[in-house]
Amino acid sequence: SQQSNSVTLLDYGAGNVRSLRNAIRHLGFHITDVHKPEDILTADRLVFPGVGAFGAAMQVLNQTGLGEALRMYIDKDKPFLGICLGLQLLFDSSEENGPVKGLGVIPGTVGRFDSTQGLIVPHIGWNALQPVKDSGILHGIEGHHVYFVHSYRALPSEDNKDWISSLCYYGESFVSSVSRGNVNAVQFHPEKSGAVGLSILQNFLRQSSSSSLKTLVPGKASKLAKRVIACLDVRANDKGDLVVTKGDQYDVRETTGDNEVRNLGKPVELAGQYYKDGADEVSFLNITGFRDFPLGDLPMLQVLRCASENVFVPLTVGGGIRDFTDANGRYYSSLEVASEYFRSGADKVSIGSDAVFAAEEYLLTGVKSGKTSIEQISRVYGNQAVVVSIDPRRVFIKSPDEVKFKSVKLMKPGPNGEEYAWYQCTVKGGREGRPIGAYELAKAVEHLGAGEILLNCIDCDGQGEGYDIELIKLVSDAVTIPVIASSGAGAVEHFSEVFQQTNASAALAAGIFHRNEVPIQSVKEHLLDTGVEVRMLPM
Ligand code: 1PR
Repeated sequence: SQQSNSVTLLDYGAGNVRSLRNAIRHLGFHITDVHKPEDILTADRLVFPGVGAFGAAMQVLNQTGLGEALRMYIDKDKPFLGICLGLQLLFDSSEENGPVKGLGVIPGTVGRFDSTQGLIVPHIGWNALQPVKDSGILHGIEGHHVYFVHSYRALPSEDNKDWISSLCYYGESFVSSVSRGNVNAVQFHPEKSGAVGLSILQNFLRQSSSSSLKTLVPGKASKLAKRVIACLDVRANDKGDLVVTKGDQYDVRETTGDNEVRNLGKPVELAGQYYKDGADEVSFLNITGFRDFPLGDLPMLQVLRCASENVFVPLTVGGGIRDFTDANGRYYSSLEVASEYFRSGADKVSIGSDAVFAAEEYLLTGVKSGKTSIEQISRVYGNQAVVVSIDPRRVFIKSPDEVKFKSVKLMKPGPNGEEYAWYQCTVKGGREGRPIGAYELAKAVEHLGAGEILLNCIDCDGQGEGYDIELIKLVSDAVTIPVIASSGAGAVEHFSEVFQQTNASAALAAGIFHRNEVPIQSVKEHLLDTGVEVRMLPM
């Protein structure tokens, strides 16, 4: 019946819930939105995806009466699923910009992961659950990875142990899910956890009959996995069609014929394919975003909307995120640009050129202006939603004193016997070098509020000769946010090398996947064989 296929969604408009909507629809359910407290009280099933900061969310819930309605709904033990912040808000309070009082359903305080001992925060990626009681919706989840992205967590205690249905280990054991009666909440994102996540959502939606619970073949997941990311560089070709392209040291034009833009396929189709093949994340980089205003670039937003209908792992989009005044004199803040990307289905945005200018200014003045794109976007959407993409080029030097930037001693000397190199940041897709190194940039953007670094290397891009280990080591040892290694993957061994020799949390590749040289699955199998934990597709 209509009734049994309907689910009520409490979306207070602070972030990307498009993917959750897509996942629910994909499972054959239809969504009714909450507009007023009564809509909660009359719901048969309620999903509450918390997004944004704890304090801001509580403010909305308190002011609108939705918070009180939520408490009553939960008291009546009606079917409820909280996701991410939707779990945290159930607790007494949170230390996030606080203390801030929560809904007070579950005893305990939500605190930040401790990064002082080198733990990488935010906790981003696919981690394993340890079920502590049989909770309907997590049926058969043991040994599978699910996707987390958060900096705050609730801890288990004597007072809340009745609630806890699973724990997860990240530097310490934290609460990854709670369940009591019909009330459930999860810290991870089922809508971003591939087939495993969809089966959890399906279990919740079909909960009324336990016979319909999905059972997965047990997996071997034990801890946070290293991620393998497929990257799609996207731009309009000379005919005006949006295509996936791929450069050779950032040059995307063919060297023969009319020098047209290399065309490797359609963005939405390829993203869907990589999702099926087991990519842990898909990134879209709008590589000419620096010159074209992205909100004028509706096709890219359309790509994102379509891709998010079928891709249930995180999507990142980059290109052109900065403050902008259009031809009619209308001013758009980088936050507005990013918001449009989030509304269209992005989970994270990636900032390139604008981050370089922001970091230069920050290093010059030592002051956080609060106005940079990194600060504006992370304040509203959280650090975990802001990736900084670095496009450095190697500069060989004879001695470290030649430059004021951090350099590395090379394993293999440069063309003129130089023993050192520094990594110069560039803007506008590598077209312009700037007076700042990758090391300095990474540290500065971490202070400004970036949650992750996508570390490219122009020299290695498209060469298939392996990642620049020295660069990746330099940067991943310098920051406590996750670093995604990028540029140069040409064989499965390059992935194990980068994970064994550096602190990278993820490895991204483009050409090797586009040219069908090596399937994602082979990369994962090789990593498993060499002792690197990765997420495998459920059987
Ligand atoms: O400066 O904020 O507008 O962002 C522009 C974004 O577009 C940046 O993230 C920048 O890295 C990217 N970009 C700009 N020009 C190019 C180009 O190729 N001409 N692509 C470009 C960067 C680099 C990687 C690539 C890896 C892996 N692409 O994402 O996918 O190097 O490639 P490989 O595995 O084939 O070696 P803004």
